Parts: sequence; C-alpha cells; structure tokens
Amino acid sequence: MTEREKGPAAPGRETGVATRTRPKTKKPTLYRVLLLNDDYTPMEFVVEVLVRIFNKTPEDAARIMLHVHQNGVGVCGVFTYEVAETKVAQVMDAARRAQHPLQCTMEKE
Ligand code: TYC
Repeated sequence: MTEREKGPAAPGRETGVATRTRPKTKKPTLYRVLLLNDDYTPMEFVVEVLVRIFNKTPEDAARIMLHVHQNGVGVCGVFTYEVAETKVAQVMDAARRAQHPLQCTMEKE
C-alpha cells in the first residue's frame, strides 16, 4: 500500500515534523509617551512639539496640549520601545534648547 492509500497514522504513531499553525510573530511591548504640564512652557511651544515630533495636525496638537494643561498629563502617542525613547529624547532636547521646563516621559502600555 502506498502512504497515500494507508491514510492517517494511528494516534501516537504519527511520524515527521509538526508544522507550525500559528504565524511566528510576537507583539512588541508598547510604550505610551506622556507630556507633563508645567506653569512656564508656552502653549504654542507644546503645540509645535506635538506637530513636529509626533506628526499631529495642528488641531489634534492643540487638543492634546489643552488636555495636558487641564489634567496635568496626557498621551502623545504609543510606540515600540526605541521609537518612544527617541521621541522622549527629541522633546527633552527641544525643551532644553528653548530653555523651557517641559517634561516628557514614557511608560509601558
Ligand atoms: N501650562 C502651560 C501654560 O499655561 C502650557 C503647557 C501645556 C505646558 C502642556 C506644558 O505639557 C504642557 N503656559
């Protein structure tokens, strides 16, 4: 009898290699990038940061800035670790250069 005519092996007597049924992808851990409110950074500067670094529209940027102004903290975006780290560094660098006390941090989602 050919392999094809025999049909499937009895349970426990299968030979060969198990095939992968799930795609081999791992979801990366994501990180929220947060802006913190302070009393001194100009609103316009925060909006510019959100447009330039987080690619927000001016409308979304103004909305996020006002949320942070009113609530103390707000999410600018959710990214993989290295992207989040880069965004935080870019914000902190822009704030330092402009001598504003704006703070930006990241946390695991
Ligand atoms: N509170 C600031 C002001 O009144 C504006 C501001 C908004 C600062 C958001 C920081 O993340 C911030 N000028």
